[in-house]
Amino acid sequence: MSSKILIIGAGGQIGSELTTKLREAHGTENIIASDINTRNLDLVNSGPFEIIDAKNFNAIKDCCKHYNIDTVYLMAALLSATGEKYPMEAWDLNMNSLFHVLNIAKGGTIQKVYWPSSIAVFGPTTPRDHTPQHTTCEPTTVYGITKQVGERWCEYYHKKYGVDVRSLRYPGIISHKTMPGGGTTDYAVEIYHEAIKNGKYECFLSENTSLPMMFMDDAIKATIDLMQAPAEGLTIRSSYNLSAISFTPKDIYESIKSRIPEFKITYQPDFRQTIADSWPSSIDDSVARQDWKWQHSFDLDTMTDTMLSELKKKYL
Ligand code: AKB
Repeated sequence: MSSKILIIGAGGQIGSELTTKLREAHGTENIIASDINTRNLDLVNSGPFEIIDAKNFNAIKDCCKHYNIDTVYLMAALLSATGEKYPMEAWDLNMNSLFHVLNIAKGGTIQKVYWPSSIAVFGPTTPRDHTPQHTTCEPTTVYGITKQVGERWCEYYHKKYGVDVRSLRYPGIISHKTMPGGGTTDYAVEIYHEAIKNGKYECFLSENTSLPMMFMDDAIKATIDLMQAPAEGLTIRSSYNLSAISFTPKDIYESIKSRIPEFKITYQPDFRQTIADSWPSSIDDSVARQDWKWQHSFDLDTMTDTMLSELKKKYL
């Protein structure tokens, strides 16, 4: 019998591409996409889809029962910038959705859970360069607090109840299909859209702010590779550090400008600058590379080539 997978928050930036990849790998009928709304029409029309509010325990439980779900990817979350505007909503969604899924998994019907963490678990007291897997985590954002606490709960449910929960600390993710929403790293997606549409971009971070980033194809590969890895090889049940590239707004601007010479950038840092300043500039992910042989493929220039050629198809 094939595995039946539920993706909660499937309409979002990562959820939408994860759904497509999992449908290609396991068959459309085996991947149940769900979100709180039907805004992402491609997703709604391309296979099984359910409206689920991730804060609603019974809605998740009923769906798991109805489809005989054995694996859940919980991708719904309020990100760093939105979390600062709506702290209680971020806490409510990010924590309760995780408890719901972990508690259903503890009951024994779900065999495996994926839950994303983030570089936001780190804070100003964390070593900024090549941030190690095990280090000081004193996040200053609500989002970061939810991810840090969530990691502790994942490890707890694994050790105490044997829940097979797996997690990655995503860096900023760059993609051309679904826009991100409410993150501090979103500038690195917006800049490509604006370069193609308007030839100029006003960046909300300062030019030398270096942050860890990753192209979507690498993020999806990492997620699926981790979920397919044999459980015995996994030494981390909180969340794995994950890394590909690090760059500043100036670096990405130059990468685009070498392909679109008339492209212009201005810098107008806002409240997101403080968030970015509290995060690492690069990540040491050697434990992931060792435990489940993680390797990234995209560097800044290969990512720029792909982003620009895909967005040209969309806009020009
Ligand atoms: C954000 O900027 O909030 C996210 C993240 C790094 O988790 N992209």
